[in-house]
Amino acid sequence: MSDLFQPPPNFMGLPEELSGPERSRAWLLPVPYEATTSYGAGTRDGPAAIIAASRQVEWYDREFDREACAEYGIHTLSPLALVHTSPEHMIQAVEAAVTEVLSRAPGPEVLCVLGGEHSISPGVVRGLARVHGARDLVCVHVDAHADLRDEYEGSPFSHACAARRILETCPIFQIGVRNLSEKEERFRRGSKRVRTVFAEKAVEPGGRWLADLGRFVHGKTVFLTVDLDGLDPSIMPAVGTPEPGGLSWARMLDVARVVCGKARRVPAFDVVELAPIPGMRSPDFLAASLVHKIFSLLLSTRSAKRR
Ligand SMILES: [Mn+2]
Repeated sequence: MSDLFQPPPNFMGLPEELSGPERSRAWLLPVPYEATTSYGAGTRDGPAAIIAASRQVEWYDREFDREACAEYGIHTLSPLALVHTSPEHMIQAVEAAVTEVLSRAPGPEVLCVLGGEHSISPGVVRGLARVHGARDLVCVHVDAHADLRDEYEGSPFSHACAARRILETCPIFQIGVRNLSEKEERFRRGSKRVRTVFAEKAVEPGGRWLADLGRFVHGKTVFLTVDLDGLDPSIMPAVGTPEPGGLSWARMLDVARVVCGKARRVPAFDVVELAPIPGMRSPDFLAASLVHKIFSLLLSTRSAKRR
């Protein structure tokens, strides 16, 4: 690559021969959607900030002892056209796009959808279910919030209802929840399709819940949805509702390693709710590093060499 020019404006700054649709096993779909966010705003700027930060992330990863992303390739799609008539229409557009992209040949082995607000996730899982079926599909959901409201501010398609809508497609394993309404808690306790590891358990190193998570995803088709507010605000302040007491980077990687290691396949995952803080780069970097790591965990083999 000539030093006269910056790296290409795609995820990880990969040159064309490493980021074309024909040879890339990982694909990225930016969805800069923001409409129902209730408190802090700015998620529409999330995907661009994550892609900008990713261009500074090293291709070399010590865990794999190689430039894994240059081997599997990452294709960055143009951002999804936004629909502002209603959140329901936007979710339908996400479902249609995910269905179309996952059905393409050549197409992705793994598709990452970058939010944008969490209300898009039910569209992602519906698209995934259309292409891969819903029979052995489960969802792993990292979040500070249960998102189990049946409706919020008059809409059943608000970000606060994301998990409740996903539940209509598949069972959910929630991790890091630390703020929910009484009604959500009653619903959760009465539902056989929701399991919740609350934050106080989830932050413990080596917690037994990781084995439970392994059993939940074992042999399944998994949709992983990461609301970044599930992480602790000390490392992830760039979210609309930064709740104290969240996951550390190490615990987040525990989740990613268990899901990617035990699932039969993870055809799609999303990372949502980044609302960049001007001048503060670490949250954008965290999100970019997380996406890169999940891609590598799914598409690369770990080095036998001891770290
Ligand atoms: Mn949340």
